[in-house]
Amino acid sequence: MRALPRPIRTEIHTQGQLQMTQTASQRGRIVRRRVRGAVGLLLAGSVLAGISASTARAEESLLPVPQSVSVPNGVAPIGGGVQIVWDTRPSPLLQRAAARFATRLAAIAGPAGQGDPYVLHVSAGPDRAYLSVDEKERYALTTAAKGARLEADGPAGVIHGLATLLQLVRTTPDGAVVERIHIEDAPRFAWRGLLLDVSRHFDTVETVERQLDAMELVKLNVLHWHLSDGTAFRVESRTYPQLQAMTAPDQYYTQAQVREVVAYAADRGIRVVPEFDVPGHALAIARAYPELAAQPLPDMSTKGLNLNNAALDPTNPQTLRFVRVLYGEMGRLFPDRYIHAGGDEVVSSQWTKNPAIAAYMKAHGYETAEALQAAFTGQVAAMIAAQGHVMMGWDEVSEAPIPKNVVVEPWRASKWTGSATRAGHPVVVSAGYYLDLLRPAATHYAVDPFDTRADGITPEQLAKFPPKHPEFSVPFELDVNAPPLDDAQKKLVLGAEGTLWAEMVSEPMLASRLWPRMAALAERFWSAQDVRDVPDLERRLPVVMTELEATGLQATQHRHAMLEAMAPGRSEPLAVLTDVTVPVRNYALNHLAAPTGEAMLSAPVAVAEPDSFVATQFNAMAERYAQGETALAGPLRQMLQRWADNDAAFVTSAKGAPALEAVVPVSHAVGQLSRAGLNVLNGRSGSAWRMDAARLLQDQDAAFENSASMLASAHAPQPPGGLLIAILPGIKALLAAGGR
Ligand code: TNX
Repeated sequence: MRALPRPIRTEIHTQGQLQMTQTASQRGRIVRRRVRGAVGLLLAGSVLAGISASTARAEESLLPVPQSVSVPNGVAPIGGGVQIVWDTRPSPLLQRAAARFATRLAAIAGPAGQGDPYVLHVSAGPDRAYLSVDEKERYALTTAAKGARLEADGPAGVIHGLATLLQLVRTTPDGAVVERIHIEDAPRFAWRGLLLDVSRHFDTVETVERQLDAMELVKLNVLHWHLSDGTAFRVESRTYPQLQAMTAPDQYYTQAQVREVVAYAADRGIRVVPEFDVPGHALAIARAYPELAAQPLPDMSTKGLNLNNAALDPTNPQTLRFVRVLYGEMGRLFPDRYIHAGGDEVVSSQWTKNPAIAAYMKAHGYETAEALQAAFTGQVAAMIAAQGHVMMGWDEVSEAPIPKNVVVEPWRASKWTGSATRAGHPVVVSAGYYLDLLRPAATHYAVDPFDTRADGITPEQLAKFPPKHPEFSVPFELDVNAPPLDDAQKKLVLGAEGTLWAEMVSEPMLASRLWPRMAALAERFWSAQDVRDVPDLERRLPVVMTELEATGLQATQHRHAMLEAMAPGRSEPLAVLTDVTVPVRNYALNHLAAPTGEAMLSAPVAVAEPDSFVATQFNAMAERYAQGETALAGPLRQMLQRWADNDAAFVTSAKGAPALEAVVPVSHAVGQLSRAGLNVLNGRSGSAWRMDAARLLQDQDAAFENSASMLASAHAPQPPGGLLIAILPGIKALLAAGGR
């Protein structure tokens, strides 16, 4: 272990020498954190009596897992509150960070009581690279019996260290305590982002800021703000005011609001990278300035109109002028070094079917739309560079010879990380981290940013549901032979981003579609590559969710509001049903929703979360019961009885509400499966009910298969209301265990 740097003391230091009760040898006992395999039953707010979060060691709740953690050394009481003493002069930014810490601590541990405060000494070095990819994020945190010390290389490290300290706090019957421990920590990747798509569905400033608060607590440091797409352009432009006026008259951010969000993020160690997508995904721009579009405006009332299709005319000098002036204006609003210019999914017929563009292509020797796009991208990159920014683009831009410093964002499959870095581009990986695919946290968590074979349509999936237009699926296919990254390529991986495209995410759904899965990704982007124990992650996700909720996220509040809107005064059975179900995956929901538009966003599937904590807990318990832990029969019976009884209640509550009536078959299936589980626990004999249960399980397995890939979900039938039943593994385990 490296020696800790000596704290620098300044006139701001007011307290006596910090008493460190840990001996040097104790402090030296740093161990690389061992991930734990045991499945704990530590659900906060557990439905089961006698199982509570307070039995957890706080150190086991850290998320993301730090680089090194000492053996815990008991706890220190902090009932008298925590007092921060600055050993280096704090900037206003750090003072605000300290104030946030105090507020959050009170929210988690309650207000400070009598007794001496627990003193936290903080020191931070200067960092001129703060809020850049070169910023200093390292910190060391020691929490001893009488006080603590946080030493950071720069402001970002202080912010991270305070987030860690907050996760070391827990409440006990004797008051709040902090785990005594020593942590040395720094991120694996410098770029740990989250993409918010506010074009498809608008989120107010308050909602965006709540996500920024949550991001800070799990050490994410980039908000990739997707501000323009087919649906709307969401920023006030003063040079092109038609953009917001035509497409988002009362749902856009004023420039003052943008500055507010950027400052709010900067306070929390978060950079804001804006995206204005060109030349495709440009319907909003085309509606405001039709003369820039490659095709006549589509009839907006057309059913099933693909809002992603419209592209700008890259051969029109006015288009280039527009892009230059717009990026210039936006570049002054967003101080970050990077500006994302999109470049994804250009529909070639937008160009080839325009006679003037086709003639231009012929005259200039562009044989394909891709070649034309490459030329356009090169010009955009040069403009952005001339304006003092660095361009970012989706992996399509890497198919063209563009300047090496353009940052490429692989999204269609992991192989693009290999090809883009081979061409010398820095990359920020989003392939495998598409939260709008509604895959469970564990699936996304398994994807390593370095792995060129992690994500993509597999050969098995291709064989099962052969694509109608193979030429479109090729870029999305997993390359089983993709070479691994070499060291030079690895150096080009700046980091990664979780993306939440919002076609199917309205504002009240945002928090629960993002969290806790984004926290799992935060760990993937921060922690060491070998931190990958899924049961350990699944144990900590409810804990981090409790922290985020206590500090203001409001996911639960919005879920309740949505439940109540669907079944006013009688939403409990719907809450129970959506607790044990999860949404269909891989765009199956988008396909299912296509005919009804927004209706699916106020249907039960909107509140069913991709990770069901209740089901995860049940499945683990049922497995343990099957392994011989018969003491779990009682709690299991309680859960199953509740679900079995819920069916009749749900049917009653659904009367007259079409969205609820649509999922009655799912409620029946949950009831039937739960009764089968009860039969096992009650030692019921006979085989007819077993055969019924087996058939039902088969149907449900098929339902999962039908959205197991993007190809499957585009072709196969989906379950009613897009709801999958999440307790299948537990029911199977019980049935396999037989009558104990
Ligand atoms: C493709 S991801 C897109 C997005 C959509 C997403 C889901 C990317 C670079 N382009 O614009 O939201 O699919 O439909």
